[in-house]
Amino acid sequence: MSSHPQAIKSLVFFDLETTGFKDPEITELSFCSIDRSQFLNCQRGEFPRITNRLNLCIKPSKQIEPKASEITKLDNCNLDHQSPFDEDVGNIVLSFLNRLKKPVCLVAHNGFKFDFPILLAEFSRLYGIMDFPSDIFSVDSLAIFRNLSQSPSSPNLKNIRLSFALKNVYYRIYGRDPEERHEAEADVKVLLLSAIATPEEFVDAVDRNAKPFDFVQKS
Ligand code: DCM
Ligand code: MG
Ligand code: MG
Repeated sequence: MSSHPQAIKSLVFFDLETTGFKDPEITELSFCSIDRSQFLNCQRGEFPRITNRLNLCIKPSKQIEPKASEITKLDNCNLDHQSPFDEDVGNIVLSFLNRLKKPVCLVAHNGFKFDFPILLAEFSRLYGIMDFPSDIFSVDSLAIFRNLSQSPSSPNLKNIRLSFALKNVYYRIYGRDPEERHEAEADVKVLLLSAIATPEEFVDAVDRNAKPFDFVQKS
């Protein structure tokens, strides 16, 4: 059952690149928002025409781990002229979300374990613990795809141990690997394309599973 009856009006697909896994800082963030009705009219495999997108590269204050640099092609050298995660970045992100139809829900893959707490930690470093607007929610698409794969209408894969890494979710839907990975906007597009394969089921799961965005911080 939903803990909040309202249907989400804007879905915001979201991904971060970071300095690595150890006390990560953000090196790139990307948001792609789509209106609920546009999302429901999406065609499988066709990137929707009407989206709003924000992509920022960020200079971290720490050394980027070699593996993270290797896969993201972001390093301390090529990010040197970018601004850090400062108040301008915080304001741009909040203004971007603020102009969308509410309620808004951020959708990130493995977001509850990775992207949401990292974004909240960057906001906390800037402003201390914040009270986010109560009409900004978040969901983890990994859990959604896992649940959808177990629904009665899905092919019977119950005895197979499936991976729900984003590239594998995408591969099962489109039969090919994503062209680009570990570039925040590319990952966001792969996530959105995976979600629009079954738009009604996906939105229904978003409505039922959306948690307040700062849920991770408060839990
Ligand atoms: N990451 C990493 N090593 C990996 C996979 C990811 O250090 N093998 C870190 C750096 C990436 C971040 O996680 O920027 C986000 O990963 P993704 O590109 O999958 O969103
Ligand atoms: Mg990611
Ligand atoms: Mg990524």
